[in-house]
Amino acid sequence: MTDTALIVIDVQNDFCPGGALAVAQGDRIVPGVNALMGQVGAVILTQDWHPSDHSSFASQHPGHAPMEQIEMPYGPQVLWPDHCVQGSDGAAFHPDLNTNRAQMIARKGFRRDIDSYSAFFENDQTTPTGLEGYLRSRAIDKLVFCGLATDFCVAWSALDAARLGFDVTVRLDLCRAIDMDGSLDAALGRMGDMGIALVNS
Ligand code: VGL
Ligand code: ZN
Repeated sequence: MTDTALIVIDVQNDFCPGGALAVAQGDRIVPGVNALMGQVGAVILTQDWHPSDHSSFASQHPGHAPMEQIEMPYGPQVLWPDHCVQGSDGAAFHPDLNTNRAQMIARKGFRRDIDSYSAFFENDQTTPTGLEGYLRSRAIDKLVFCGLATDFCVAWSALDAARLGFDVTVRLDLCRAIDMDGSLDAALGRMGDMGIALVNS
């Protein structure tokens, strides 16, 4: 168990009902996530953490609307409503999430010109966040993912973890999806193809 970490992705107010980029029923996962924290050797939280002029915000691209996709220097990027602005209430963790258990909080998306869905690499898929080194130096090689949103930050994180050679499980019952244009099915397919265990309890 000391070799297993629970990585809780972006359980923040803006991804919960009432938030700027609300994921349907995003708040429902919180009790189950808290309970799972007691069954692993390490708990890591990620926190989407954007400057107010972040380039993933549609508001920074005149003529574009949220949920449109554009080309950035590093590849395609979905444009989002302003969300998880550093220091805002929307960026805070859901008030019922047991953050006391977290041994490490990894912030991501803090550079204006690049988004970071994954907890391991920014969206250019090469700039590391440092989380891999943290896990390896603690000899953690099994990762369980949960959180928001299944089809973006959870999937990108789990896929990177699998590529890096970690043993990866995603607790689908403790995730919720944005699910735009078939993004959930696509993400589930990619994760399955990578040998990630997709489980519901
Ligand atoms: C996320 C879109 C933008 C996520 C973060 O946590 O899945 N999605 N920023
Ligand atoms: Zn974001």
